[in-house]
Amino acid sequence: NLLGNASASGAGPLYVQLRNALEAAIRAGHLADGEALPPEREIAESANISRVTVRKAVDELVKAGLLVRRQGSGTFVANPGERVQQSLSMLTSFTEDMARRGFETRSIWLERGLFFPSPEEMIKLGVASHVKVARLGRLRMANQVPMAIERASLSSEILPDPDAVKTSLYEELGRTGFRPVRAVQRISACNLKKEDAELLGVREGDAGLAIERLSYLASGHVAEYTCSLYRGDAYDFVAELTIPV
Ligand code: 16G
Repeated sequence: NLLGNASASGAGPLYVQLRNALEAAIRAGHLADGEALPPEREIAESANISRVTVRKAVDELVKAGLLVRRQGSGTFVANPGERVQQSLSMLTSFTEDMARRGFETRSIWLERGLFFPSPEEMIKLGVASHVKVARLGRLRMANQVPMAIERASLSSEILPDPDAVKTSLYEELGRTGFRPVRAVQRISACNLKKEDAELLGVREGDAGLAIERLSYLASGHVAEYTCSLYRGDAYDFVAELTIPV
């Protein structure tokens, strides 16, 4: 009985008592990492409290990172060691990848604007020195956990207004008919520098994956040049291999 210990957790509003009881159950291992929480309706009935109260308690634990909600499948005890399994064969966006897992995505903007291209951007994007490029730098989070630092550059001919990107770059490119159809991705190991490690919530020198993506339009033009730093402790990149024919 999850609310059994609630009275022991002291007074206060009912939802706080339930929140404390649930937290105690998780910390004591009565609810194991990755385990599903009983449906809110069941908790409400067994504890004889309203579903609104249960919802409020669960919301708080989701915010605190102890529980995770997965769309369509329920609420689970967070598994801190769980790594994201990311397929290397699909050209998808971060927002789509996370939505498919039922994770809530959020980005913190590090940079957004139009700039004259660096020599590297000129080469990668194939733009002349007078053509501005849109730069989008974001810390990308899933369920409030920082996952990657992503710095995308696109020719202003493809993305004239970087401020038009609200949550998803690929969604905006889809809207304007510039969604890439092909990409080349390069992954290399790195040790995270102090400022990057701080953003990602890990220690300086921890392992990271540096990923470079060059994506292309059907016309063959480069759509995007993106350099990302993924947390080495949070991501597995998985590719399916077939026999050459
Ligand atoms: C992915 C891509 C990145 C792309 C972004 C768009 C990798 C390594 N990177 O994170 O190149 O710009 O998705 O995401 O896969 P968005 O549409 O959610 O902004």
